[in-house]
Amino acid sequence: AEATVYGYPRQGRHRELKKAVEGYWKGRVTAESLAATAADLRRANWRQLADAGVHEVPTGDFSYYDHVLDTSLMVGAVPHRHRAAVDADRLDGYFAMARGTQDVAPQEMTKWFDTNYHYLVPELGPDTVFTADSGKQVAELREALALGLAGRPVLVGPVTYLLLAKPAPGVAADFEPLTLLDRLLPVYAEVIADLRAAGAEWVQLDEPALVQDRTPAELNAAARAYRDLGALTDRPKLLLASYFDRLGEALPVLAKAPVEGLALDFTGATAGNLDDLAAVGGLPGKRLVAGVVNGRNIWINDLEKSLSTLGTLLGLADRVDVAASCSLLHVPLDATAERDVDPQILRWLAFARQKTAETVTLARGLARGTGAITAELAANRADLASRAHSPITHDPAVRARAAAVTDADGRRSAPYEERTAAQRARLGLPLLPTTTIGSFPQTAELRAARADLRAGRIDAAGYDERIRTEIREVLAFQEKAGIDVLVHGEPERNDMVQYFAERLTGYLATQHGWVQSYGTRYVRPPVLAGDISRPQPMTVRWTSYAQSLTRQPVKGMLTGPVTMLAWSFVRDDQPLGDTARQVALALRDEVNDLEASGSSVIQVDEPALRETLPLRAADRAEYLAWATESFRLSTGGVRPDTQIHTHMCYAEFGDIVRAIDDLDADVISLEAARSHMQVARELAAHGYPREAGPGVYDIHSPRVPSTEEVAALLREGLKAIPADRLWVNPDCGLKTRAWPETRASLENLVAAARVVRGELSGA
Ligand code: THG
Ligand code: ZN
Repeated sequence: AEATVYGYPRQGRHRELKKAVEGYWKGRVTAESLAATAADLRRANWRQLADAGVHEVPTGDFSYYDHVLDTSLMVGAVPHRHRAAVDADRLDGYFAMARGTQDVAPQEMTKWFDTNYHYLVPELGPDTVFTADSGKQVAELREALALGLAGRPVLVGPVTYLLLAKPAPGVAADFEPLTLLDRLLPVYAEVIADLRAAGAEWVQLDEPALVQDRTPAELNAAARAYRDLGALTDRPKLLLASYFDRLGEALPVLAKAPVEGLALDFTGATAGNLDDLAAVGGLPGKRLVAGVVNGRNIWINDLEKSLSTLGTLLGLADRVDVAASCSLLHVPLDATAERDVDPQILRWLAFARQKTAETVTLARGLARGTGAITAELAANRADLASRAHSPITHDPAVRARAAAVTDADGRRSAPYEERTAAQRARLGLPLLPTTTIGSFPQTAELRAARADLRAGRIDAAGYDERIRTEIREVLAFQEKAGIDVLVHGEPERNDMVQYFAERLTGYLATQHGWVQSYGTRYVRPPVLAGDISRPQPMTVRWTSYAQSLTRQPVKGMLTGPVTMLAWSFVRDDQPLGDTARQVALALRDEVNDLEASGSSVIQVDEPALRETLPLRAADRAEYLAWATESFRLSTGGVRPDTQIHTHMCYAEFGDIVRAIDDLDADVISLEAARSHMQVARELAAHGYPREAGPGVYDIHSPRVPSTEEVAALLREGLKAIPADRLWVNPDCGLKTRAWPETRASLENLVAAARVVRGELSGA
């Protein structure tokens, strides 16, 4: 048995890749120097893998921006609008596809399955012509071979590539990219042949799309694809890789395919693969790569449990190798870089480097027996025991409180009809009330203030004063602009999840735990490590300071429990719903404290509600149940005359309108400007009974919408939502915008609300 991985974090210890790519965009780094940095990073990764004992290393998984975009270039799927740029300069054309230019829109970006990584969506149509370009793959394979390592090129498989694509602009919306399979396969055949010629013994084809619900036609396409690729002569051995869930109906199809190896995910809830594999009689004559080390969480493996799984698998295939369940792209690089983490907790953590070591240990144990890994097993047993019995993971007070939760805790004390009347009386808002989503521009001065505080150049009092000054300015602007429900602007928050994680017991922030979100953008997801409690109020000080400055309502702003989980690393030692409930109870205390300090409007954001929807339909009801329960638990404790808002963005909402309704929020704001109020129509179609603010200002662009444009969107919104339930707000928070366009846009937004109010009262 050998150890391997499917991919490794690309950014480098100090995010050298981000700096090099962004430097290239600014003209400060040459193409040669960017290429050299990238080659250094690849070499460093391979050395790290080789030093750990991994001989068969992934190649071609590296990317300047995104590996799906790389695949589009590999198969020549360049949108018409980018063709000239790509032909003129491949690298600049590549970045134009990723980011757009002054004149040309980028490709759309969306989430890679249920991870927090985002890929660029291929745009295909009936006239798409694929052409093979194996250059990047071949070059990176050669680099690994030159180091004396058995490079195994990793490609996005042809079926997954097509299933992730969408119709190009101008192509009928019902066009199915999968119909292009017969045109795409010869291109894959050519790339695979080139890799063989360059010295690849194995080539890995990733087909994670096959772990989702698939139609018989799609499964047939997968069978055809691998029958054709398997029938090629003089080809490398093919390893068909799946991850993120069990293969289900696709497993018998892939087990029968004429390829030499299959990689399956055996972690957590996906253990179903084990039974399914036994049911088809295993993989006689084939190589099975067993993903037993979870590639998506940051917890140490239970080595004994994995060995037992691997032992069972030995009877089901010719050869069993050990791997992380998916690319290690989704975890940070190295836990030993964390200096501030409690050493006790550090022993429970495994990032990419530690997970690699675990796969090597398991492979050794599998090959030579547990006697060959006695020390590792003993240490692992001790670390697991310390986690299982730690007061950090078991806080009796938190557990008792969570166990005592009743249905009534998740229900407001009065139905919406009563609440809305009480809120109208208390708030006295005009028709079409205006508000913003919460954050205002995070200026360079604010970031500098945080850096000054960290570096000790200013003390806490000095920092607080800078924040208060910012709050005064944000409030003065909003009052002058004529906005009805104000916000304090969130100048004190670095990130909407990290800010709360830093203030909750049981939650851990990392210093260097960067994970790629998209392109050169990274996040440091905090770790839900233990039982969650709130030692003291987290936001009340700033919100009540803001409220003290004005007679108008200032909206309290919190991040909801589902989003806290979605953008963190979650516990693997209890159901997600239990963790969500603990976070919800901590937030409930904050909501109640805000109310007690005088807040009449409180917003609990859930931008991630839709994005965490499980991959398979059968798992969705359970998710939506705990997701809505935790939101309602966090907001259910307030009086009828306190108005609860929520906000969602980054997604299409059509399929979860029911769940949105179940949240029972009094007001919801949604991203809508780009889709011309599509969400408003979806809410209306469902009969959404409460107040809603479909966004009328697209904050993703510096463009200032005119008063007339905003008014037109409002009139559009009024066709779906009655005037006494329609709010006027931007699409999302304003933290990524600069002040000049923010000022102008919000002034136009208020003006538009006044124009349309006038039309309504005239009518
Ligand atoms: N917060 C967290 N997770 C998220 C988002 C968030 N996941 C989904 C979505 N939003 C991802 N979007 C972004 C947008 C911008 C950046 C990262 C993810 C970004 N990152 C900075 C960078 O890479 O330069 C670093 C930010 C930092 O210093 O923390 O700009 O809003 N948790
Ligand atoms: Zn948003």
